[in-house]
Amino acid sequence: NKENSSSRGALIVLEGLDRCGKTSQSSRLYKYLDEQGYSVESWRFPDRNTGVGQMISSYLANQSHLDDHAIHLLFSANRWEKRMLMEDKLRSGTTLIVDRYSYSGVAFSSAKGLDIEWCKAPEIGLLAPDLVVYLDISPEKAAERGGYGGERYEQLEFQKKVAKSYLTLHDSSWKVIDATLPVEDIEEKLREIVLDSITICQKGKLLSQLR
Ligand code: FDM
Repeated sequence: NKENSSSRGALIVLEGLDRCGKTSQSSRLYKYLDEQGYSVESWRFPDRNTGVGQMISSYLANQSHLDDHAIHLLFSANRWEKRMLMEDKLRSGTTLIVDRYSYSGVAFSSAKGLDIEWCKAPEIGLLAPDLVVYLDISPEKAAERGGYGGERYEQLEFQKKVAKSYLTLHDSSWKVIDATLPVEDIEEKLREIVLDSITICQKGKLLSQLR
């Protein structure tokens, strides 16, 4: 926590389909950790505030058209342009809660039919999360929640493909939480695994990179 400047923060990533509840869980988690006195920031990708982010945003809003490979590389570039800041924050002891990361990049682009290894390549060398939490919901249930905002990828048929791609990405750093549980239950489970991860990082777990 704040007083212990020698230990680093944790890189926590939340992933899942659109409407899985990621965004509201990440803000609840942020609020909780902040209130507990942790140094913490809430991030999201795409970060639409940068120049690259604005190109992504206009693509998602169907205001521009880009080759599938080109937009994939822009999403990746959007993470690369934040990499240095991310490392500085973590090393100075700030925990980052990140709403979507490289896994979204690979899951969404490979769902369009791009080669998965090609999709992973530009992510190599970005910081590896200490914890990835997948909020698990079926595409059908997510669609029932309504509120798909009309952006490019917010369609049931496409989300089904994304769900399949995500499944191929799960590894030992992933924790899966049933996203159909009551919000408070999800919040509690999330707090528990995140606090564990923060503790492990405080005890000296090294930062690593995606390979
Ligand atoms: N998305 C997000 C990608 O296709 N690739 C990426 O690398 C990232 C980070 O962008 F449909 C997709 C996922 C989603 C869309 O995300 C916008 P938000 O979370 O709705 O802003």
